[in-house]
Amino acid sequence: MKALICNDDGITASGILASKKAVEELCETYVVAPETQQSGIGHALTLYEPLRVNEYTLRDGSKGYGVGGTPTDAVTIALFEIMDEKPDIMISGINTGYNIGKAELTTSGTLGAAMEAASFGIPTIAISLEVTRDDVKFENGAIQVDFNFACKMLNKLTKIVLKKGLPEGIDLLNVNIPANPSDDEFEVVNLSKRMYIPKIEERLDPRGKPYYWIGGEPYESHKPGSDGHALRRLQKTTITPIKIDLTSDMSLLREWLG
Ligand SMILES: [Mn+2]
Repeated sequence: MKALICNDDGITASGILASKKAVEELCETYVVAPETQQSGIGHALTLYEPLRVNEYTLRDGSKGYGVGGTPTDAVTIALFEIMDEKPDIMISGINTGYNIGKAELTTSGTLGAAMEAASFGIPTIAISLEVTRDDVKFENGAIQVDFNFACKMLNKLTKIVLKKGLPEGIDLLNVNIPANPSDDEFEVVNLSKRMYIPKIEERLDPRGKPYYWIGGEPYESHKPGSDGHALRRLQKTTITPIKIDLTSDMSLLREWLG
């Protein structure tokens, strides 16, 4: 059994090593990830720049590959250049910071990498850990994050996926681990309505020309049964089945067209 492990926080992030640690007793692991922080890059693919691949020695002494591009680039290089055969499972993460809600999932690089692997029919898990401090989100391995509980849950889920694969019609699983777990069960939930109200910060460069930082405050509607409610209010480990097919209601469209 072989596992491909990728992320969007970069090859030096501690979360990717946590994923490896969680499953290495179950299968052979290949760690291939972007060289730099790629959070928020979504499912982007690099088509107009050359891609470099560098070998890294991970903190556990094992080998990893850093790809000078996006999470999707890393998955593509892993599947079609580095690995000899298709992996039995792909794991994206463990991301520092949760990935919940309808809007966030389409911008997440963690989900981008997962969608790329899942589109080739590989059973895929995207996994993210809720953190309570904002500075930890882009830590690059420098700040201690406790991944122990997340590793335990990932190990448990990977065993099931390796044994059974995913059910027909489910392309990937989006998993979020609470910061202060209330139990060690998986809570099956849908995606909550969660948007950012953008707050654009304008600053001036040394030549007086303005530049911008996109930030914002989340607007949340966390109904019971959603990932936001279960994760943030109840501190449950959430799991959401995801399909890549974005087709919406065709009969509704036919009716609307008249
Ligand atoms: Mn990230």
